[in-house]
Amino acid sequence: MNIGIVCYPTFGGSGVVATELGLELSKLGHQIHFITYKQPVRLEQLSPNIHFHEVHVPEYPLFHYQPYELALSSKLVNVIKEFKIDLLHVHYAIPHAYAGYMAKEMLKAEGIKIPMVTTLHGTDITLVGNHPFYKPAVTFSINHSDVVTSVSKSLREDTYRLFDIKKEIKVVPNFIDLEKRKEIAKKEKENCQRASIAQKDEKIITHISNFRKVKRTDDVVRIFKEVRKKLKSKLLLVGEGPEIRSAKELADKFNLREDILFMGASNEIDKILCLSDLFLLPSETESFGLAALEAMVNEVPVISTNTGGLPEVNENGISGFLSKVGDVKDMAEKAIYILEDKNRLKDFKKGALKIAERFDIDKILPYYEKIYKEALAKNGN
Ligand code: GMT
Repeated sequence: MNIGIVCYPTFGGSGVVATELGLELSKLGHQIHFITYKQPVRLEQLSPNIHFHEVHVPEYPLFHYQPYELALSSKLVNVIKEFKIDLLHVHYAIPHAYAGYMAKEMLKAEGIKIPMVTTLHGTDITLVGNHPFYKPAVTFSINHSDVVTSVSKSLREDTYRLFDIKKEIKVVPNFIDLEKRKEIAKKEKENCQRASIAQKDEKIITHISNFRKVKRTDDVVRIFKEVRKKLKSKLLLVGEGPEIRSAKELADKFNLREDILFMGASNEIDKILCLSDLFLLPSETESFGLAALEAMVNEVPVISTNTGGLPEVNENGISGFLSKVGDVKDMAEKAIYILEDKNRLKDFKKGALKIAERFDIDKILPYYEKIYKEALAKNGN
């Protein structure tokens, strides 16, 4: 099949899921065409089955806002025609589902039918999409997709609650390539640079995100402050975003700058996770929490909030613990509980990997293949 994938090319989870899915599908012999404004970060190299089509938005002084949706939908029309794309899979509703719908309609006028699968990822529903400025367009493009998927049960419920959706939403969780990740984790463990980060008797706590408000990164620093009072430890903050400044200010205020390492945006997630003892994800809302799953597959237990889809990923008492949003004290106590006892930490590490195994790509890919068949059938292909 020739499949067109539209996604954000950045470090965000929706782009990572879209890229990894495309790579897996390409291994099965499908031709995968990524259509976005930059080569996706996890798409390290192109291969005979992987193609990348860059969307250009020419600057024009009349436009206060450059019309990306317009450029994207035109690019989609051209790529679909030139490469005989059979199906379009758009990730993150805004503006991808809307641009996809426009492309679909333009092609329909030329007698070309193209089915569209839309995957809802999170803030396209819970934060941004729900804004009255966007809501009608988001509702319309979800209702006019051939098949709609969401990455957790919780996100499906949120979508039905917040929007007037007439469509069935199928839940297909985020995934990891277990074999590949286990191999990488094993290799990384062998050359682990732990000693360059922390002393033997120090614990390493990690947080990875794009440092937006929704991630509550100040809580990460606050939790660490409490843990640091009881246990010798270091905090690794990985990623860039608007909240990084506030995290730095807080680190200074608490006099913790020596123990908190700001690592910037990194593609070396496995290298960082291999030396981590605990992962913190105290988000305000999180539709799934791919970052938590990536930690778990590296045998890193997770302290998270119990919001959104996180309880579907992080199992309380097995892969880590869940607390109420903003309950820094509780999260700190749970972090200390896991870290203070060697054997307990070992058990949680094992538990984290065990739960992560549920989300192996081999279990998830057949769902997407089934969905593609259904979308093609619905579209009369
Ligand atoms: O919705 C977002 O914040 C953006 C998106 C992204 O591109 O990072 O993240 C969401 O999609 C991920 C992949 O499906 C999920 O694992 C994240 O939980 C989700 N983020 C939120 O819901 C905040």
